[in-house]
Amino acid sequence: MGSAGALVGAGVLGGIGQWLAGPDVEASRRAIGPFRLAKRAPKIPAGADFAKAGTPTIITSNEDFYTIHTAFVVPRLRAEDWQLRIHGMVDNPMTLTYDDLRARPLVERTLTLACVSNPVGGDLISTANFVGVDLAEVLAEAGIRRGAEQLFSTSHDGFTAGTPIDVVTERDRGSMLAIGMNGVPLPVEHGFPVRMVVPGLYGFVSATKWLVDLEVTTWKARTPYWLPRGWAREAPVKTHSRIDTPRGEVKAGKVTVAGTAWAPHTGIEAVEVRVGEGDWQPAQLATEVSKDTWRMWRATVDLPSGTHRIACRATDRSGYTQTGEEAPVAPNGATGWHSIEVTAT
Ligand SMILES: Nc1nc2c(c(=O)[nH]1)N[C@H]1C(S)=C(S)[C@@H](COP(=O)(O)O)O[C@H]1N2
Ligand SMILES: [Mo]
Repeated sequence: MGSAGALVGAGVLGGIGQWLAGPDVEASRRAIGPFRLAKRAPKIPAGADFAKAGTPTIITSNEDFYTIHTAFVVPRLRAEDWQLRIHGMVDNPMTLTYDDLRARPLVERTLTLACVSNPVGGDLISTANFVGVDLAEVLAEAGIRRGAEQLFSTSHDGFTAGTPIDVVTERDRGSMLAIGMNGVPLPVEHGFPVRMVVPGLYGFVSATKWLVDLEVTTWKARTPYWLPRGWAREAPVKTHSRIDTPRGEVKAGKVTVAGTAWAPHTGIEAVEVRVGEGDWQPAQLATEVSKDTWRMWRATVDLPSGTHRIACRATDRSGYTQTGEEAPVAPNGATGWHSIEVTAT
């Protein structure tokens, strides 16, 4: 980690942050090599997207995966220097190194991650194949004591999140200490070397990047970063749908409307569309990948010439249908139906 190497990095990537932070993190990433997986994610089934009609693909590339963090300069931690302390209300406090994590059974899971700041119709949502260790298993080894309420996670840059202990310890939740993303070590901006991912919860309460400390504690004892800033303590991802196509002008007649719907860890049951104040009509759903991933849909609507507003709404597997009532993103996620205006000529 000589300063000369860091300066070269700054020149190549054009980031002063690299120069400020020093360690050659890309070299550390490159040295990691392929992961040996104990369990691969099921292959994405055929027909899981309507990308030809304009929906996203199920897997978002690492380049296109949305990025949100408070850090002005992205933390640059080398895997070989990384340690995770697990402590607080546990019987067996522990400290894990990167090699400790790699030596455990590595699982791969296809998971959709969403940001609470995503406005209706927004794109702060992506899906990746995450590789890592099962967090519930690690916490079971640590031995959670009675009375514990939150898993308080701290990033190298001081960001903190509080995740309900009953959620992260659920055996079938699939919470992870993730080290890989779409076949490679986590990109630096997505939390290298290790981050948390909890299916079904917004990132700000669960997806701590550049993770260095996990404290099992009560809600009273520790206050996560966003809580005093007007955001909620507990924040499951709200059921949503979005129209991805068409945009702008279309030819009058039969028009394909297509988009995305998500209800992470619950699953999507149905999507409906309507034109103007017309009846809701069912959309065709793409093949489901799992309840933890977004689901693509399409529908054909009849558009006479003129300007139309097209809206969509999703129903999840709990039977809940998205409310049309509009709520802002704070404190726990926007609500409302996404709609677009198209002109048919
Ligand atoms: N260290 C750190 N981790 C963080 C955040 C942050 O600001 N700092 N933001 C969280 C939020 S709000 C979201 S939505 C997700 C986004 O993860 P991504 O950038 O990989 O998409 O990271 C979470 N983890
Ligand atoms: Mo977020």
